[in-house]
Amino acid sequence: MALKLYGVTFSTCTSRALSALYEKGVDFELVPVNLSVGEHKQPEFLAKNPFGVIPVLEDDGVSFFGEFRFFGCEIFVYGNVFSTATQRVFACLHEKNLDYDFVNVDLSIEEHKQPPHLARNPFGLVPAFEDGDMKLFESRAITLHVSYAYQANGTPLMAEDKKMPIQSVWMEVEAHQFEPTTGKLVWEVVFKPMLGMTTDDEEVVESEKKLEEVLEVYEARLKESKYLGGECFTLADLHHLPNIQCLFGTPLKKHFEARPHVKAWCEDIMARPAWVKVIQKLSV
Ligand SMILES: N[C@@H](CCC(=O)N[C@@H](CS)C(=O)NCC(=O)O)C(=O)O
Repeated sequence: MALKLYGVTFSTCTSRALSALYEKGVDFELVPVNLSVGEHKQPEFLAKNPFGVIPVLEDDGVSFFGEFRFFGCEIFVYGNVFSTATQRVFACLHEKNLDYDFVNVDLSIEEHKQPPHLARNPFGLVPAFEDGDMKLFESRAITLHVSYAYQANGTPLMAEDKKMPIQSVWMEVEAHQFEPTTGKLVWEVVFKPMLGMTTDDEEVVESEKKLEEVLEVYEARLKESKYLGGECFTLADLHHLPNIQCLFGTPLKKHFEARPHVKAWCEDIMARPAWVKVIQKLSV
């Protein structure tokens, strides 16, 4: 068999090429490419496609990738579906209706601490991200890139210029008030039990107090406007989704539900179709 398709079945771009080949009834061999160890960036693969992206179709030693690049995608998310920071990036890409390839980084075997991943995120954390030549880590920087680079796609996640400073305030509040508090609670109440570790009850009590203080401020803000940045859903709201979703599966949900405007806002943003798609990934 002369025809070979280099790619992976969970890649949307490879799937498109596969369906074209099946439609045509062509005989071919699917050759797996191990993205998690960066096989697509190694000289052997780069000789087939100098852009280092899948898929590549090889016919008797001649490589074709141009037409696949044209209708394929170049966005890669390296992460883990259970990682809240990775989920933040997924949410943004789904709001923008963008196709992307997800490369699972297996945290249980410390794949994120190995050289191929450290080259993408020098702190050894997930997610990491590639959009053509743009290589990023830090979930909030990634969502900013996606929102600016794909302004015309899907949901406009940035407020109009004059309202941008207000949106920025709430993006800062999320990163510096909400995340430190809820991040600790998610770790203690969700992930530690999942990993068979013991929850630190004192830490929970202290963080719960802080969460209540933070949510009081949110309640006051959300009395004034439907969303944090104003009347429209923006990145300022989106960044909160992963931790809210985790805490809604625990008794700590009561702190959100006790505040009517916070409760309505949480229910509204968690029901967004883009976010529902992210949650569906957890059960696949
Ligand atoms: N500020 C970073 C946080 C990244 C982060 O802490 N990721 C966690 C998963 S949500 C991780 O990689 N944990 C693995 C570890 O700490 O070894 C971001 O938003 O991307």
